Amino acid sequence: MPVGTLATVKTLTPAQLKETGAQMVLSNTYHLHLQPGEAIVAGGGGLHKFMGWSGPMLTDSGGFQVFSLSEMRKISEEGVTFRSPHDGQIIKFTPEKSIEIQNTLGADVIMAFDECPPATASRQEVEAATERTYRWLLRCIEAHQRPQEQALFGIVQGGVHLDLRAQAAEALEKLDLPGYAIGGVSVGEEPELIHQVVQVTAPLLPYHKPRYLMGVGTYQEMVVAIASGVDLFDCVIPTRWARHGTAMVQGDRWNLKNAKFREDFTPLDETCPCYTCQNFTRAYISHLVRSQEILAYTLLSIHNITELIRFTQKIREAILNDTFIPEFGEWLTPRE
Ligand code: PRF
Ligand code: ZN
Repeated sequence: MPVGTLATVKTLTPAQLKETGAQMVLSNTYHLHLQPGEAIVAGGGGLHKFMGWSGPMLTDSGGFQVFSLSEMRKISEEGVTFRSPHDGQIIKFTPEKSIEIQNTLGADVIMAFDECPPATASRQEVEAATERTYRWLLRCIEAHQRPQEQALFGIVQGGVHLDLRAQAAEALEKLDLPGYAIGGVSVGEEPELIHQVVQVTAPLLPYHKPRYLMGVGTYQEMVVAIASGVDLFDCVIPTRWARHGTAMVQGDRWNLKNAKFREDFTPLDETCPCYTCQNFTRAYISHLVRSQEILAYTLLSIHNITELIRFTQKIREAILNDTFIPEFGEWLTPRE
């Protein structure tokens, strides 16, 4: 899922986004509540109609964004209070409030309101957050007004503690939710630990339901996670890098400002079917990036999203053809 935080995948029209092959888009409760507010999104006919995207959508619940983005946040059993970065007013998010906002926004998948402790948290703190996340999930289920139209996914926390992960996964499975997510991963811990947590947690979640690894990722993290049973990802990497003038090409990343691209009249990737690679050269995109032309970010976003989606498409085909290990097995062994 490309990230469309503010009901837009930055720099792309929905038509351009669709052409990348992306199926589902993620948006954020935290940001949309602050601006323009869920009432306006609902007034525009709900998230899909408001932003002109007819494909599936998911909203994240806001807890994670409050922790990573806002100041003066205070957490209690009731929920999280924080200061709006727009006007300084005190805002309170509770599990009930998050679900109410997500019911109003109208995405197809909505996420439980969770507590994601930082990588520096002690085991005791992680344990408390994991248990609180479970109690909050029960409140989310209770508050959910549109279970027939919106699938509520639960989130497994537990940090790098495999026993906490297993306990949480087991407790969540019993709730028979339509889908499950692994949260609290890729928050600053070692890559080796990310792999371990995913490899232990994903197989404990129901095989026949969607399993979503939140905020991941890179090529390698995705291959490892897919091998463990993960179906869904969201990540800002392709669009964020695009806005920094970086292209993702065949497993590598290229800064288009590099002098070697100035007179390189070949496409970014000869094997790529995207609009950017079919119509423009590295020299042209390098020129746009150097000139800070807005089109640079659109062209790079189109290419980068297409590149990541194509990677997952190739994996899906390999799984269906029973060639996953020969084709992607090399990603499963740690590299530096
Ligand atoms: N919880 C929620 N959203 C998230 C995360 C989480 O733990 C992460 C962690 N990688 C990214 N996005 N609700
Ligand atoms: Zn391309």
